Amino acid sequence: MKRLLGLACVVMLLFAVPAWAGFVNGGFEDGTFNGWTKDGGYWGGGSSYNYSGDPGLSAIMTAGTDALSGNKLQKVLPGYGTYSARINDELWDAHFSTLSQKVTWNDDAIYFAFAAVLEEPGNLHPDDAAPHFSITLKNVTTNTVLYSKAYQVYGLDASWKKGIYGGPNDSSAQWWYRDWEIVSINTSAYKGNELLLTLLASDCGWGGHGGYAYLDGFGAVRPPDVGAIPEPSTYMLMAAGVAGLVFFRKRFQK
Ligand SMILES: [Ca+2]
Ligand SMILES: [Ca+2]
Repeated sequence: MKRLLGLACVVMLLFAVPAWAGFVNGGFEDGTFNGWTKDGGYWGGGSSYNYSGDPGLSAIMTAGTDALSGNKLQKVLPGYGTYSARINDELWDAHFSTLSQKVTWNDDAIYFAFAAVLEEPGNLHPDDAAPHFSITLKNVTTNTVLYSKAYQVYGLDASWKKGIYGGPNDSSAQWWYRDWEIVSINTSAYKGNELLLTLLASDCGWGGHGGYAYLDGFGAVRPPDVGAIPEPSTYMLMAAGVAGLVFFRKRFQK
């Protein structure tokens, strides 16, 4: 029976935690920010990012749901191990937080998954002072930006869903969230180059509203599709199937 349990565990591990090649601790399964650089400071709107060091708002996440999404967003997706990372947090005060890692890259693509939660201020802000999340991939070897994408709370598309209304900063604010999705960036032309990937989440630039993002699954291998991840009950069925096969084989050998 011990062997069967062991086999079932191996099967579950094989499907549960893919190897996040290329990045150090790309799935945060060390349970820390080991391998990553945290930075940030205060944002004054527009290009006014005043770096004064990590504001200390980012954290390693374990399973649970995000309250400001109305508990609809998972902090750690099934199939992505035990931990994810959150950068920045929901509280105001014009903070921004970054997470970055420099890698010598030898693969065809960089993959990762993110989800974001942003507060739409109750009083209208200019676009360039709104809570936001951004992704930047820079080729350090050639000093060029390979990928740059930003999401701010006034430019939301249909992928964004309504979270809770009000709190904890502004009783007339609407929180929005974007469920986990996979980003893939083609890097086949840059093998052997040094690449710097930076994720940034920021409060509003006026100081009264928050924004943050969840991150996981950084590597050269595409992580599990968000909509196609087997439920835990499926793992149990798979494990039971393997156990059953072993049982019948043993009986047959006798
Ligand atoms: Ca993980
Ligand atoms: Ca803040």
